Amino acid sequence: MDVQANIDTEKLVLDLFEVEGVKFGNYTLKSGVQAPVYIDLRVVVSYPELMVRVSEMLWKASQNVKSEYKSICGVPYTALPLATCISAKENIPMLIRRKEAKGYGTKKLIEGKYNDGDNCLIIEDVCTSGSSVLDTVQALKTCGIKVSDAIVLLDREQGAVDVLKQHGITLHSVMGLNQVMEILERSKKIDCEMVEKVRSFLQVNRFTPSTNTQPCQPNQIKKLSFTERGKLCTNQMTKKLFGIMEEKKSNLVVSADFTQSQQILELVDKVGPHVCMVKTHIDIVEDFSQDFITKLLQMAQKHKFLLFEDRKYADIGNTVKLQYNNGIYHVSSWADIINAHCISGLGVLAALKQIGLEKNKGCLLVAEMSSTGNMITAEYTAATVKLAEENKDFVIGFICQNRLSDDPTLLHLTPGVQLKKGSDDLGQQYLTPEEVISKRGNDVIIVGRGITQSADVINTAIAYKQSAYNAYCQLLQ
Ligand code: S5P
Repeated sequence: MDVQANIDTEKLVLDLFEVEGVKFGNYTLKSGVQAPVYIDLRVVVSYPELMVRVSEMLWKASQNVKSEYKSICGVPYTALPLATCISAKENIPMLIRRKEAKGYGTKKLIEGKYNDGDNCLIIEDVCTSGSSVLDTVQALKTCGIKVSDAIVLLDREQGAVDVLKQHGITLHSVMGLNQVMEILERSKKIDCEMVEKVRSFLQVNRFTPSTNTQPCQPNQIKKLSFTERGKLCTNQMTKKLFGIMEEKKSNLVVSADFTQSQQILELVDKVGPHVCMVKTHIDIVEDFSQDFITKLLQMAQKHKFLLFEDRKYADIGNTVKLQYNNGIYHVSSWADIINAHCISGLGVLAALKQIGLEKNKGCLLVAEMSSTGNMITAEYTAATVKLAEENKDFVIGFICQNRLSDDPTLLHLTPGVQLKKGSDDLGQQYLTPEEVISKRGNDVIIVGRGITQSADVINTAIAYKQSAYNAYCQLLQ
């Protein structure tokens, strides 16, 4: 660091301390952990001169970024004004990530102009575990925007560099917490006892990269065919599905989201020869009967496809067990595959497994969603991937938007697919089959209205099937 940079950093640290952006004492963090240091840079918006200085130092740090980028994006909310200052001063386009929850209709997840494949530089104020950066990265990725670098003003030095590195992101920081403490100790703002306290806190409270959390790049995926992958499986349901996919040359699942059983049966009889699986939402069927299930099972046999009930079990273990096995639907008696959100903990999977395992059923874990503003975080996705990898006797893969595991025996099924990229008016977002399979490296597309609302369901299903299967074949070359 040059002399001027040292002077600037020192002055900035003292000013941040002065305005209580950095505080020492006894604080309870969001996580419930007691910490001797508290950093909250939201306060800088009340000191415009300081805000400009912070943004200038962030910009200087960005000079070390080697990759080219088209735009910058501040992690909401504190870094938004910082990114704005940089954008205005340096004349570099900015993107805004919406942080609101779902339900905002057509409002986009990312505001601003961008093209598929653009690289975007992330701006952040403080980094602890890197999870906020990853949330923004994930939102950008959903829109086809790449991220290779992030700039942070203050790295708390608790492991964010390694966590982000595992996700292919280089973190550049203006300063680290140890440097901040040195400056404050030298300036007699804090004593050596406090410095020691913070140092041991940082040592104990470290975040380490978890295994297999990184969405794999398609070029890193082992180029194994469905047949080869099927041979590696010990889970009989996964093996069966790989077999059907290869035999029917179809990695297409149709989502039969109709409310009348007759509509479902008619659809399934038409598209059955072209799909590897039919997905149902059995609780939307208004005239449900055992006879309907019998006919559905007959169709499954006739056209050789599996049945996937998209119930997304998410309650405590005891409840999901009853939902899966009992009620009027008796899902476990007919559905080959079900899915679950593991939001409520390990009990969901344990309970479903108690019922499903001995019936040789399979389960998909919802690791990512297609809807805008969904609240799944990068940590949640990573924990879900770990759970899947530890329960491969019952879990056959994921409902996801990106390839999440490089384990060839786990399947990646992606909903939110239409022949044209777009969205509906209730937050559903669509990617094309090529994007999902070749660019993102997933295995299977799930298509609902793209087929069900078409005037010619058979030929439309064929078009989806060919487009997804060709994309898979291209990956093998
Ligand atoms: O993230 C998800 C997960 C699922 S399973 N997004 C989804 O859209 N789904 C389901 O896929 C959804 O419940 C619906 O049945 C189907 C997509 O339907 P489409 O009409 O939008 O293609």
